Amino acid sequence: MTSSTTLSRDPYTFQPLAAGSTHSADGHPLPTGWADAHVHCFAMAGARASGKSLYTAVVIKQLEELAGRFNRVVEPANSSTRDRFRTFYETPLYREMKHMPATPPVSNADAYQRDPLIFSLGRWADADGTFRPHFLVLRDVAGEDLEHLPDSPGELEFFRHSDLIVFLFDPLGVQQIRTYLKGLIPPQNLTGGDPEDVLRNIISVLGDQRPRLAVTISKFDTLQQLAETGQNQWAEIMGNSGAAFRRDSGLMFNAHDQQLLHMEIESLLRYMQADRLVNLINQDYCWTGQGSGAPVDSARYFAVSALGESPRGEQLSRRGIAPYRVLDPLLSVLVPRGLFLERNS
Ligand SMILES: Nc1nc2c(ncn2[C@@H]2O[C@H](COP(=O)(O)OP(=O)(O)O)[C@@H](O)[C@H]2O)c(=O)[nH]1
Ligand SMILES: [Mg+2]
Repeated sequence: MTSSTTLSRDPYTFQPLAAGSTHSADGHPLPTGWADAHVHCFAMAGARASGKSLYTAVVIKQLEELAGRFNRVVEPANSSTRDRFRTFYETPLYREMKHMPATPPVSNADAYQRDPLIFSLGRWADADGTFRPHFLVLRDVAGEDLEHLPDSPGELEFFRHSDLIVFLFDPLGVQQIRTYLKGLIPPQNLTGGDPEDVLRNIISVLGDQRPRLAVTISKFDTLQQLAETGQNQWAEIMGNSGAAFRRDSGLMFNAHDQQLLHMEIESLLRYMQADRLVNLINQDYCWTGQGSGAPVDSARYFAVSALGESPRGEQLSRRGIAPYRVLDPLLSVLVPRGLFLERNS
């Protein structure tokens, strides 16, 4: 008998699993201890080149570092995760210091993201003091599949059951920002599509479900550079030393700080002429429907930078990677569930 039947989830579909299951619905073996574990399911979203894969690589590294402070170890929960994480995320970014190739669409035979990345977060105490294993499942997707839904949209159904969708918004997609940044950062390849299309497609995949959505400005380092641009309204906004977005969260999560950031990022997005996106979110995402139960705050705003600095061509900055607020979206789910709680003493 297990007492956690509603907590264990299928890492492929993100749906609840029957009590005691040792395999996913389609027959994949699950890591040891799965049936009694809490499983936290995250899905990446965003147009092509919005930064999903780099974020995925860096967020796991940051989580490993944070776990160390809590005397826990974050590690791949199966050999498939270990191999794929090393080959497709860790090696290009941390060893070769290079960009990752674009994630292949799910219709490709070599779509390595078809299998979820599963990490053990160690054992944490429940409200009643019982220690249980916790796992984090992260599904990366190809931006191409979100800009144009695949023929078999069932492949993306896990979105409906995720604990959080991390929806990345690339500020370099905004013409005015690129103009201001000209000469300040090396020219970037612009291949991404329209984030509004991506959001509409996600909403269509979700049907009537509204899992929490973290609307996240990625590559925030580029906006931070705007503080250096002299006399213009962007330099003023980004140079405002009182703003929450000027402070890194130092790997910790603080609900009050996050609330401030939420409001600041919403207005930044409007300022970036992304009003339509924000309006769409307010209208179609935070909708409460008739008795739908979708919370009004089902969408929250975040800002992250995986790299901390713009890459030059193929090569990442030699000064290394200096992530900024990368963990915030994940911690907004994990901390209220009792993990990585800041100790007051
Ligand atoms: N300046 C800056 N550029 C980034 C950052 N993250 C990603 N990029 C750039 O965006 C490109 C696409 O990133 P990637 O993670 O592959 O995007 P994906 O297609 O959404 O998976 C990278 O090659 C980098 O050039 C960041 O934090 N800062
Ligand atoms: Mg990718």
